[in-house]
Amino acid sequence: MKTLPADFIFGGATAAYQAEGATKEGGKGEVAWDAFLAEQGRFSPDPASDFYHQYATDIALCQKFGVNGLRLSIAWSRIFPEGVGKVNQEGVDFYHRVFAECKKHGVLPFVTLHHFDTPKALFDQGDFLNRKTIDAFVDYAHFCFEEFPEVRYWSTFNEIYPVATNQYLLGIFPPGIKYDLSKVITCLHQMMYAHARVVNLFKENHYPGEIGVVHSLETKYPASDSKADQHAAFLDDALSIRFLLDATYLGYYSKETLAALDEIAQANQFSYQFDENDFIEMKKAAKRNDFLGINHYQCHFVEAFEGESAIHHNGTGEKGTSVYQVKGIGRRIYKEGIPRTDWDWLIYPEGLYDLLLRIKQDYPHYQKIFITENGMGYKDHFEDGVILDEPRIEYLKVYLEALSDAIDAGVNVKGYFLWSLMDLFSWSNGYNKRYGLFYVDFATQKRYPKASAYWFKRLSETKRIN
Ligand code: BGP
Repeated sequence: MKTLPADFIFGGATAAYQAEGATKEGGKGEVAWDAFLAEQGRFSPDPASDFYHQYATDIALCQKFGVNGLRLSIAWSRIFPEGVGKVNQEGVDFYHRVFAECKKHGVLPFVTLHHFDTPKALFDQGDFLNRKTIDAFVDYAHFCFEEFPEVRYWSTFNEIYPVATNQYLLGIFPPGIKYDLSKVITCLHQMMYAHARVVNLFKENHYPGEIGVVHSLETKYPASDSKADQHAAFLDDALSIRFLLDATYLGYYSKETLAALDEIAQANQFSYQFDENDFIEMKKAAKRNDFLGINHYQCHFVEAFEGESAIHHNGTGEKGTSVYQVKGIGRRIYKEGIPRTDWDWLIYPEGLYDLLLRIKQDYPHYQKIFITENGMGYKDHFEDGVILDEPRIEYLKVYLEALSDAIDAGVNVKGYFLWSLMDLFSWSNGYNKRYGLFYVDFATQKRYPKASAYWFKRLSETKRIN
């Protein structure tokens, strides 16, 4: 039977906007999502899991179920309602209370500074396409490092690639722009530059603890052995994985990465340019990351594709409705024999193993990895307070086995955060895509441990995956 190390973190993951609710309480400033969701009218970010009021219950549940790490994010707009300027003390006090509660229950907080929720005042001026946002983000990070010395694990950003693509390629995040790869590239680069600035600030001021970034890395495979499919997978990988790992660990973009960007840019008739000065900061930071956070749920099989971009995001759980084909890159396809969730996410744990081995090989000074998100979106059945989520347990088992194999093969992974601790609000899927160890009745805010919560508790206690 496969096992995990004795000193491993068995964590649960959340994010401010998806858990807290209370979007208009406690002096919180607006974020672009507030109006975006209201306009769509599909679902509301309130009450979400009401973590703003229920945090003590959730943290007590962590302790009871062997969850010894809690990944959460600070809502920038609770601290600086306008993004910059005046501090909202109520917001500051809230996070101090949360961290104190973590301490009381022996739960280690892993804190993300930005999880998809730039304050509206900055977002409306172009978010990270505008370099003013970079300066504001550095100031906000600086404030947090000074204010919250009780936090020892900091991540700058959650998932730079999905920020860029969901905002400017898929259009499923505000501002809802589609097929603008030029904005995607600028956003990716400028967020990586902002990350570097914050890492350098953290290290140069000798703050206690560790700092890293959380990337969503979904392994790409060619749909067949053909040269054309291999090339399509290379291009998709270059934009979504290599670009970010180069920026993180080299501080510049390798020749192969730039060749792929050039090809994508040419096919889509735009040009791009990076400010050479950015690489000075980025190169300095490249050797200073204490850890890499990896969010990994699925992988993609990519085939060659010539034609116009067309994307349909399956945000309803109607299996088989996804379409993803991008001009100048490729088309993602389902693969016979590979199971997928109702939201068409391929269940392929080899993808995690291959990814981890590749990082060890290509970026040998990576230091340390945490899996900061992995889990299964599922339409849970609730019967008299009992939730038997066997498919989720099966998913967790195969992914944790792949992780255990990667550790055996020498990859330094120190912890795993299951997405999500309790059921949360999902950005583009609402409330029927549940991930939690704890079922949330969103009307009463009562929590019910699922079968997977008991399974996870045993795992955390025994370190044995079975
Ligand atoms: C990651 C995000 C999370 C969470 C998760 C599940 O991309 O960091 O915030 O939402 O994916 O995704 P979804 O809710 O779209 O199923």
